[in-house]
Amino acid sequence: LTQDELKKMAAYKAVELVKSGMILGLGTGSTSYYAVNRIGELLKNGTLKNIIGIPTSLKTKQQAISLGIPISDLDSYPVLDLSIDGADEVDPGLNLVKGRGGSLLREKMIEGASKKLVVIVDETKLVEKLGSSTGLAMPVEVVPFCWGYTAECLKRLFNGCEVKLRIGGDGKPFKTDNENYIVEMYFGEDIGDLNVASDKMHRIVGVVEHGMFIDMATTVIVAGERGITVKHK
Ligand code: DER
Repeated sequence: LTQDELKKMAAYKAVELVKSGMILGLGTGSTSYYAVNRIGELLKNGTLKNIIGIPTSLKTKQQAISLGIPISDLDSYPVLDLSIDGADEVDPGLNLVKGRGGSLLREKMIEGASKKLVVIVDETKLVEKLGSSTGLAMPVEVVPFCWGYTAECLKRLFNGCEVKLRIGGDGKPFKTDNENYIVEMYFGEDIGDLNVASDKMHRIVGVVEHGMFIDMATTVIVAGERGITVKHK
Protein backbone atom coordinates (compact mmCIF):
# COMPACT_ATOMS: atom_id res chain seq x y z
CA LEU A 1 0.00 0.00 0.00
CA THR A 2 1.31 3.48 -0.82
CA GLN A 3 1.56 6.12 1.91
CA ASP A 4 -1.31 7.95 0.22
CA GLU A 5 -3.52 4.86 0.39
CA LEU A 6 -2.69 4.51 4.09
CA LYS A 7 -3.59 8.18 4.69
CA LYS A 8 -6.89 7.67 2.90
CA MET A 9 -7.65 4.53 4.95
CA ALA A 10 -7.07 6.37 8.24
CA ALA A 11 -9.11 9.35 7.04
CA TYR A 12 -12.11 7.27 6.00
CA LYS A 13 -12.02 5.36 9.30
CA ALA A 14 -12.12 8.66 11.22
CA VAL A 15 -15.10 9.93 9.21
CA GLU A 16 -17.07 6.89 10.42
CA LEU A 17 -17.13 8.71 13.79
CA VAL A 18 -18.93 11.71 12.27
CA LYS A 19 -22.67 11.89 13.05
CA SER A 20 -25.28 14.13 11.40
CA GLY A 21 -25.72 17.43 13.20
CA MET A 22 -22.09 17.60 14.39
CA ILE A 23 -19.98 20.76 14.55
CA LEU A 24 -16.69 19.51 13.09
CA GLY A 25 -13.14 20.85 13.16
CA LEU A 26 -11.68 20.26 9.69
CA GLY A 27 -7.93 19.61 9.77
CA THR A 28 -5.17 20.68 7.40
CA GLY A 29 -2.64 18.59 5.50
CA SER A 30 -2.54 15.74 3.02
CA THR A 31 -4.22 13.23 5.35
CA SER A 32 -7.00 15.61 6.47
CA TYR A 33 -7.54 16.34 2.78
CA TYR A 34 -9.05 12.86 2.39
CA ALA A 35 -11.22 13.24 5.49
CA VAL A 36 -12.68 16.55 4.27
CA ASN A 37 -13.30 15.04 0.83
CA ARG A 38 -15.09 12.08 2.41
CA ILE A 39 -17.30 14.35 4.55
CA GLY A 40 -18.23 16.29 1.41
CA GLU A 41 -19.08 13.04 -0.38
CA LEU A 42 -21.31 11.78 2.47
CA LEU A 43 -23.07 15.14 2.68
CA LYS A 44 -23.69 15.05 -1.06
CA ASN A 45 -25.17 11.54 -1.03
CA GLY A 46 -27.31 12.32 2.02
CA THR A 47 -25.59 9.90 4.42
CA LEU A 48 -24.60 12.89 6.56
CA LYS A 49 -26.84 15.91 7.24
CA ASN A 50 -26.59 19.25 9.07
CA ILE A 51 -22.82 19.27 9.43
CA ILE A 52 -21.05 22.57 10.16
CA GLY A 53 -17.32 22.56 9.35
CA ILE A 54 -14.86 24.80 11.23
CA PRO A 55 -11.77 24.92 8.98
CA THR A 56 -8.27 25.04 10.53
CA SER A 57 -6.75 26.91 7.57
CA LEU A 58 -7.67 29.05 4.59
CA LYS A 59 -6.65 26.07 2.43
CA THR A 60 -9.14 23.74 4.17
CA LYS A 61 -11.75 26.49 4.07
CA GLN A 62 -11.40 26.61 0.28
CA GLN A 63 -11.61 22.82 0.03
CA ALA A 64 -14.76 22.75 2.23
CA ILE A 65 -16.42 25.49 0.16
CA SER A 66 -15.63 23.66 -3.08
CA LEU A 67 -17.28 20.53 -1.63
CA GLY A 68 -20.36 22.41 -0.43
CA ILE A 69 -19.64 21.75 3.26
CA PRO A 70 -21.31 24.54 5.29
CA ILE A 71 -18.57 26.39 7.22
CA SER A 72 -18.40 28.69 10.21
CA ASP A 73 -15.89 29.69 12.90
CA LEU A 74 -15.17 29.58 16.63
CA ASP A 75 -16.88 32.92 17.27
CA SER A 76 -20.16 31.33 16.21
CA TYR A 77 -19.44 27.81 17.54
CA PRO A 78 -17.13 27.99 20.60
CA VAL A 79 -17.60 24.27 21.34
CA LEU A 80 -17.08 21.60 18.67
CA ASP A 81 -18.19 17.97 18.82
CA LEU A 82 -15.20 16.54 17.01
CA SER A 83 -12.08 17.56 15.12
CA ILE A 84 -10.26 15.33 12.64
CA ASP A 85 -6.65 16.22 11.77
CA GLY A 86 -3.31 14.77 10.81
CA ALA A 87 -0.03 14.97 12.70
CA ASP A 88 3.68 14.97 11.95
CA GLU A 89 4.64 12.85 14.96
CA VAL A 90 2.68 10.84 17.56
CA ASP A 91 4.32 9.57 20.76
CA PRO A 92 3.09 6.61 22.87
CA GLY A 93 1.14 9.03 25.13
CA LEU A 94 -0.71 10.36 22.02
CA ASN A 95 1.11 13.70 22.28
CA LEU A 96 1.70 15.23 18.87
CA VAL A 97 3.96 17.36 16.81
CA LYS A 98 1.91 19.30 14.29
CA GLY A 99 2.40 22.34 12.14
CA ARG A 100 4.77 21.28 9.42
CA GLY A 101 1.96 22.48 7.14
CA GLY A 102 2.07 25.86 8.87
CA SER A 103 -1.46 25.76 10.34
CA LEU A 104 -0.66 24.98 13.96
CA LEU A 105 -2.19 28.10 15.56
CA ARG A 106 -5.68 27.74 14.10
CA GLU A 107 -5.50 23.95 14.50
CA LYS A 108 -4.61 24.24 18.19
CA MET A 109 -7.35 26.85 18.82
CA ILE A 110 -10.04 24.81 17.05
CA GLU A 111 -8.91 21.41 18.34
CA GLY A 112 -8.59 22.83 21.85
CA ALA A 113 -12.29 23.81 21.60
CA SER A 114 -13.33 20.30 20.50
CA LYS A 115 -14.79 17.64 22.79
CA LYS A 116 -12.85 15.04 20.80
CA LEU A 117 -9.75 15.19 18.60
CA VAL A 118 -9.30 12.23 16.29
CA VAL A 119 -5.82 12.21 14.76
CA ILE A 120 -5.25 10.36 11.49
CA VAL A 121 -1.79 9.18 10.54
CA ASP A 122 0.07 6.57 8.56
CA GLU A 123 2.42 4.44 10.64
CA THR A 124 5.52 6.45 9.65
CA LYS A 125 4.36 9.20 12.05
CA LEU A 126 4.74 7.06 15.20
CA VAL A 127 7.80 8.04 17.29
CA GLU A 128 9.10 7.16 20.74
CA LYS A 129 9.89 10.77 21.69
CA LEU A 130 8.60 13.98 20.08
CA GLY A 131 11.10 16.20 18.30
CA SER A 132 13.93 13.75 18.66
CA SER A 133 13.85 12.33 15.14
CA THR A 134 16.95 13.96 13.66
CA GLY A 135 16.12 16.29 10.81
CA LEU A 136 12.46 16.66 11.71
CA ALA A 137 11.56 20.20 12.79
CA MET A 138 9.47 21.45 15.69
CA PRO A 139 7.50 24.35 14.21
CA VAL A 140 7.03 27.51 16.33
CA GLU A 141 4.84 30.40 15.15
CA VAL A 142 6.47 33.75 15.98
CA VAL A 143 5.65 37.39 15.25
CA PRO A 144 7.65 38.76 12.31
CA PHE A 145 8.87 41.68 14.41
CA CYS A 146 12.51 40.91 15.37
CA TRP A 147 11.99 37.21 14.70
CA GLY A 148 15.78 36.82 14.85
CA TYR A 149 15.78 37.93 18.47
CA THR A 150 12.98 35.45 19.26
CA ALA A 151 14.88 32.68 17.46
CA GLU A 152 17.99 33.51 19.52
CA CYS A 153 15.97 33.28 22.75
CA LEU A 154 14.65 29.85 21.72
CA LYS A 155 18.16 28.71 20.81
CA ARG A 156 19.50 29.78 24.19
CA LEU A 157 16.63 28.14 26.09
CA PHE A 158 17.18 24.78 24.39
CA ASN A 159 20.89 24.06 24.65
CA GLY A 160 21.85 26.00 21.52
CA CYS A 161 19.69 23.87 19.25
CA GLU A 162 19.43 24.90 15.61
CA VAL A 163 16.57 27.34 14.85
CA LYS A 164 15.76 28.19 11.22
CA LEU A 165 13.22 30.54 9.62
CA ARG A 166 10.85 28.66 7.33
CA ILE A 167 11.15 29.94 3.78
CA GLY A 168 8.18 29.74 1.39
CA GLY A 169 8.23 28.53 -2.19
CA ASP A 170 8.84 32.11 -3.37
CA GLY A 171 12.09 32.33 -1.43
CA LYS A 172 10.54 34.76 1.05
CA PRO A 173 9.76 33.95 4.70
CA PHE A 174 6.74 31.63 4.92
CA LYS A 175 3.68 33.51 6.20
CA THR A 176 0.96 31.71 8.16
CA ASP A 177 -2.75 32.43 7.69
CA ASN A 178 -2.29 34.80 10.63
CA GLU A 179 0.52 36.74 8.89
CA ASN A 180 3.14 35.37 11.29
CA TYR A 181 6.42 33.56 10.63
CA ILE A 182 7.35 29.97 11.47
CA VAL A 183 10.76 29.12 12.92
CA GLU A 184 11.78 25.47 12.96
CA MET A 185 13.66 24.03 15.91
CA TYR A 186 15.91 21.01 15.42
CA PHE A 187 16.43 19.51 18.88
CA GLY A 188 18.04 16.27 17.71
CA GLU A 189 17.83 15.12 21.33
CA ASP A 190 15.18 14.36 23.93
CA ILE A 191 13.09 17.49 24.66
CA GLY A 192 12.47 16.16 28.17
CA ASP A 193 9.18 17.03 29.87
CA LEU A 194 6.88 18.39 27.17
CA ASN A 195 5.01 20.73 29.51
CA VAL A 196 8.27 22.22 30.77
CA ALA A 197 9.40 22.77 27.17
CA SER A 198 6.03 24.32 26.33
CA ASP A 199 6.15 26.70 29.30
CA LYS A 200 9.71 27.73 28.39
CA MET A 201 8.64 28.57 24.83
CA HIS A 202 5.57 30.51 25.95
CA ARG A 203 7.66 32.70 28.23
CA ILE A 204 9.31 34.22 25.14
CA VAL A 205 7.13 37.22 24.24
CA GLY A 206 7.63 36.88 20.44
CA VAL A 207 6.42 33.27 20.45
CA VAL A 208 2.78 32.98 19.41
CA GLU A 209 2.36 29.18 19.61
CA HIS A 210 4.35 25.95 19.11
CA GLY A 211 3.72 22.61 17.41
CA MET A 212 3.52 20.38 20.49
CA PHE A 213 -0.09 19.28 21.02
CA ILE A 214 0.19 17.89 24.53
CA ASP A 215 -2.63 15.72 25.91
CA MET A 216 -5.04 16.95 23.20
CA ALA A 217 -5.70 13.89 21.04
CA THR A 218 -8.48 11.62 22.33
CA THR A 219 -8.07 9.01 19.58
CA VAL A 220 -5.31 8.26 17.08
CA ILE A 221 -6.12 6.18 14.00
CA VAL A 222 -2.99 4.62 12.51
CA ALA A 223 -3.02 3.04 9.05
CA GLY A 224 -0.23 0.53 8.47
CA GLU A 225 0.65 -2.34 6.17
CA ARG A 226 -1.13 -4.70 8.55
CA GLY A 227 -4.30 -2.55 8.57
CA ILE A 228 -5.83 0.03 10.89
CA THR A 229 -5.00 0.45 14.60
CA VAL A 230 -7.12 2.71 16.80
CA LYS A 231 -5.42 4.08 19.92
CA HIS A 232 -7.53 5.69 22.63
CA LYS A 233 -6.31 8.14 25.28
O1 DER B 1 0.66 20.92 9.54
C1 DER B 1 -0.13 20.22 10.15
O2 DER B 1 -0.47 20.43 11.32
C2 DER B 1 -0.61 18.96 9.48
O3 DER B 1 -1.81 18.51 10.06
C3 DER B 1 0.47 17.91 9.68
O4 DER B 1 0.65 17.80 11.06
C4 DER B 1 0.13 16.59 9.05
O5 DER B 1 0.17 16.77 7.66
P1 DER B 1 0.14 15.51 6.68
O6 DER B 1 -1.18 14.82 6.96
O7 DER B 1 0.20 16.12 5.31
O8 DER B 1 1.33 14.65 7.00
